[in-house]
Parts: sequence; C-alpha cells; structure tokens
Amino acid sequence: MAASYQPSKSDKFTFGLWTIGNPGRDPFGEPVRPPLKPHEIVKIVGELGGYGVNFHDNDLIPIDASASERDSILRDFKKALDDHGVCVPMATTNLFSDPIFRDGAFTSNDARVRAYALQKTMNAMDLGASLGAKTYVFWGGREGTEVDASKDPRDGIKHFRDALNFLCEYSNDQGYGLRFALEAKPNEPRGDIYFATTGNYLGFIETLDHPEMVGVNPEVAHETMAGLNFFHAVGQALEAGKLFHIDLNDQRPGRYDQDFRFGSESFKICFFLVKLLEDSGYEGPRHFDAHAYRTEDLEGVKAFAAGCMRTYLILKEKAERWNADKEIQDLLAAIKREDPELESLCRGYSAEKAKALKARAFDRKEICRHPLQYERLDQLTCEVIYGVR
Ligand code: GCO
Ligand code: MN
Ligand code: MN
Repeated sequence: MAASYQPSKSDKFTFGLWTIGNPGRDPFGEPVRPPLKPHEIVKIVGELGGYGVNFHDNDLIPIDASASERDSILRDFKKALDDHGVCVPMATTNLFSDPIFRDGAFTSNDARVRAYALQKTMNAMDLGASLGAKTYVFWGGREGTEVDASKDPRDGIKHFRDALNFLCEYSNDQGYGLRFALEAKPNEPRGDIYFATTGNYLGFIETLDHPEMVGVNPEVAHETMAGLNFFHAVGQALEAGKLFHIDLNDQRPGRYDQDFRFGSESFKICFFLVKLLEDSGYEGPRHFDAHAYRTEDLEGVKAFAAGCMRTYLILKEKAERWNADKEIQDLLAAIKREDPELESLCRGYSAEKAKALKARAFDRKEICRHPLQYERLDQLTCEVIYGVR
C-alpha cells in the first residue's frame, strides 16, 4: 500500500478563503499575518493540489466595495480559478461581522435586520451561483443569546424557518439549483447559539417547506466543543441522506473554538470519520474549515493547509488497512450474531409477531457468555492508527 499522500483534484479538498486567509486575529490579539488577496489564496490552494475554494460574500467582495472594486476583484479571482483549475463548490453569507448583526440576523428582534439579512443573503447567493457554487452554507453564528429575557427561542426558530423557506424559493425561482447545508455550533460568538448541534438541525429540517433541498454541514470542532461524538453526528446525517457538506478541522473538548489543522488532536475520531466518509461513498467536498496557529507566517500557513490534506490521505490509507486486516475483520464477524427468524419477527409489526415474540423464551445467561473482545479490537485499531500494523 505505497502511498504518496499527495492530494489531487479528485480528492475534492477545499478551503474557505477565510481559512488560508486567516490573519491570526483572536479576541486578545491583533493580526499576525498580512491579509492575502482572494486570487492569491486560489493560487496557494491550486498549487498544493486542492480542488476548490469557498467564501463568504465579504471574503471576496468587501461589504463597502464600489462597483469598480468589485469588478476588478472578480476579474482577478476568476482568472486565478481558471489558471489554477480551482472551482467554487460552496458559498455562504457573512451574517456575523457587521455591527448590524450584533443581536442576530434571521433571528433578530428587529424586522429591519431580518429583512437586511435576507437581502444580503440573496445577493450572496447570486454571487455564489455566478461562480458555480452548488452548495450554500448557513452558519448562524450570531443567531442566539446571552440574555434569555430578550427572546423566546420559539420566535427565533420561527424567524429562522421563515428565512430558509423564503431563500429556498428564491434559489428555485432563479434556477440556481442550490442545496442548503445548515451548520450547527453550540456557542461562540454568542453565549448560546440556537440549533446547537447537528441533531438539532436534522429535526428542524423536516419542518421546512422544502426539506429535500436542505441538509447539514457538521463541523468537527463544533460537536467536539459540546462534548459530543462527531463520528456519531456524521453517521446520523449520512443515514438520513443529509450530509450535504462537511467542515473538517480539530478541537479539544471543552475549549474555545480552536479550528486546528485537521487530525492534529483527535486521532481516533478523525480516523473513524475518514473511514466513514470513504466507506459510505460520500461524494461531496472535504472542506477544511481550520486555520494556522498564530505563530505562523505564510510558509507556515502553507504547511498547515498541506498538513490538513496529507493527514486526510494518511487516515484514508489507514482505513483501507483496517478494512483489509484479517484479524480485525474476524473479530467483527464474531461479534455479529445473525438470526434470520428472530430478525424477521422483530421487523414490521403485526399482532401475530408481537404475540410470538412475547411467547419466546430468552436464555439471558447463555447470551452473555459470548465474549465480545473489544479490548483486542480496540488495541488493534489503535495499532493501525499508531502505524505498527
Ligand atoms: C466558525 C464557523 C464558520 C463557518 C463559516 C461558513 O466557527 O466560525 O465554523 O467558519 O463555517 O462561516 O459558514
Ligand atoms: Mn467553526
Ligand atoms: Mn465551519
């Protein structure tokens, strides 16, 4: 299994303009790196073997840009996309930086703010669609509260639903064919953000006018901040046919939003995540929503971006190794006990089946005698990840 871990376009690795372009500002410190122009970021992504770049409207076009500034930025950006064979699979709206969003966008108490958020999003959808985006991400960073006296969460949810219903129709009306991907986060920048987890969104989506157009964009860091198992969250999204996009990075539980290089912290979860994405045949982009440490200069930023992709490919190879490992597969086969008769009894209710099942005797002690050997299974998994197997 010789592998170069060299990314190619077919791996579908993407970066946000805001990730490679992150200047290293944090709540306590000023930027440590000069800003990069969008076309310079495209060049970096292309040269490193990336497939695409994603952006918030204002990553590309500053909020107060004049028409001629906009034209010149777009010209340079499109040229760089062509020159480096980089595409734009996803776009999104910045509904959090400008002071107008200080208390939310779609969920603001102020009808003018909600209307402006809709207008800004329609304009950003026009921009994204014009550059080829097929997925549109909604991250409600400011949709939440510190002061629960200020808003009834039921109103926040209703406003958010109204906005998404409106925007689904807008996309259809324009013939954009966009799919919406909702990104959950428990907190930061708000004290508490509505729809704190991917599971919250999966429940909410079914209440929309066009649930088929809307899925999720889970992020490693966000579920991990909440102390949840990201592998499980992605499993539920995939099983529901709702994994429309994914934000890969890394994070230690219980900390601020760290956005570390993919696979730099939680080796085991990242291993199972990559294995799940690959085994499931997920075809969407592998998007890295992370940024380089504040200690880094431009070379460090490139090392960070290359590292995200290289680690993904290393874990992909480990997953293949795990799948092909005879001892692991024998252990898995021994865990699963099939019983076609019992399984058919338990699937698809009928009064007869219920009666037959209630009459059935189960030998609890006998069932427990069978060892599961999870110690061995987990040790072998660790050894695959540690590279000695
Ligand atoms: C964050 C989020 C954002 C979103 C981005 C795209 O914690 O800041 O992850 O980076 O992913 O706004 O919607
Ligand atoms: Mn994030
Ligand atoms: Mn994200």
